[in-house]
Amino acid sequence: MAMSRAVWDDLPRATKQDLKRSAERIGNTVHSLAGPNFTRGSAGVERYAYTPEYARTVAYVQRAFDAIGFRTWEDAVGNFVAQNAPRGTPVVGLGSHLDSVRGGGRWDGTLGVVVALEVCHLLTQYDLDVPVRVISFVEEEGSGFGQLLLGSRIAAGLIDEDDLRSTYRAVDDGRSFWDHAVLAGHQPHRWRECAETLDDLFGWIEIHIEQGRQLEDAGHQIGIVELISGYVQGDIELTGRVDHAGTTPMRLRSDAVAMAAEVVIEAEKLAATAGPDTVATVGEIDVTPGIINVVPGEARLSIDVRGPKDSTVQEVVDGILIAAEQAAARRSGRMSYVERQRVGVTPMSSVVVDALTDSANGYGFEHLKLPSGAAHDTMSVARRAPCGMLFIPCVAGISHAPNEEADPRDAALAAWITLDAIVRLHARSRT
Ligand code: HGY
Ligand code: MN
Ligand code: MN
Repeated sequence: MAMSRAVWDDLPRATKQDLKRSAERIGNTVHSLAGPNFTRGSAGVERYAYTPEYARTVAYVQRAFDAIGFRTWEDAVGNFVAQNAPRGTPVVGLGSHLDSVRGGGRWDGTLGVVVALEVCHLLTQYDLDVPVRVISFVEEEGSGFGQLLLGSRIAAGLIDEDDLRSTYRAVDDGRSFWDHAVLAGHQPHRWRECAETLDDLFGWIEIHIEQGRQLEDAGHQIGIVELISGYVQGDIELTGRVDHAGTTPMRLRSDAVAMAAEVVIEAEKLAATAGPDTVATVGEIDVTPGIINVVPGEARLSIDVRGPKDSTVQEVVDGILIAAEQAAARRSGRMSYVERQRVGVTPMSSVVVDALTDSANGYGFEHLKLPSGAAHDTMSVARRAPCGMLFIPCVAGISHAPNEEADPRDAALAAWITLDAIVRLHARSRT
């Protein structure tokens, strides 16, 4: 990450010392939260809603906020909240998520919560009276229940009770989100009260690793997000016929995996020709019976289509479903599709983007304005408050992988820019 050295070394001394201390605190905390107590499995970070390692992670963060005098609580489904002002006070929101993908890295999500902690530490240290609420949303990655942004979508009212009671089921044991929330000591029957988690916000900033290569390629430490790509996620079921792999002639087969293979290639082609930043991924394929000497009778594949234009995303989804129908029909098979969820393209608030831009310029840090291809809880918060996001680079753009790496010094830059920006937003909220 040689590029950050130039910015780092040119900083005036006092700022350099502050940044150095912030970088140490942030780096130490991020690395501590990658320790064995806070993750399942050995490589990278693996923690998700309602697991012991997730609860220990939230407890660690809660103690850190207690130590700087913040009041902390969890809402009815386990979104964690820390606040330095009485409830009902207009506040600026900071935060992200502490859960990870399965086999993920230590920076995705955790960075945003730890930098929010650093900003709150600095507010306290410099006695700045900016009312702040930090939120760490539960189940952002969907590793536990296959549902992205679940905690923040509940807070934003983007789900219905039936989803929580029966549709959304644990990947590990198939039990409902509702059951698991109760088992974890939460009160899902009060899920509507989670709307209060997003009350009184006069602004919201989420700091996150870019999870792409634009910042690194441009040699920048700071990215200011202008919009977050929309996405559609769903599951295609392809049904053929189970047959003997040795005795069934090719012309008589109805091979569900052969159908799936056509769908995967078509999805790749449709996204590649749909225009910049439109992407499609088949990340999950289940085969039944999934045995070497049996022609597969069923294949379930997930589709995840994203892009900066909702109409283009929909065109790609429609194209994939037509391809699935045709692939099945050519083999006398059937297809069905169930959409998991969708969230539309989410532009950032110009008020928050301007505050972040003024703060970055104030520090003399060059920065890049860019879209986010990744989804974030900010998409849910944006339904209730003016939002912005700050990105820092991650090495080679690698994320959702154990070797995800970022530089604590870039995170320190983001903390100080955010501190400056929330002072601006608070001043503006009182005019
Ligand atoms: O999938 C995403 O975009 C995010 O990392 N949850
Ligand atoms: Mn992620
Ligand atoms: Mn994330």
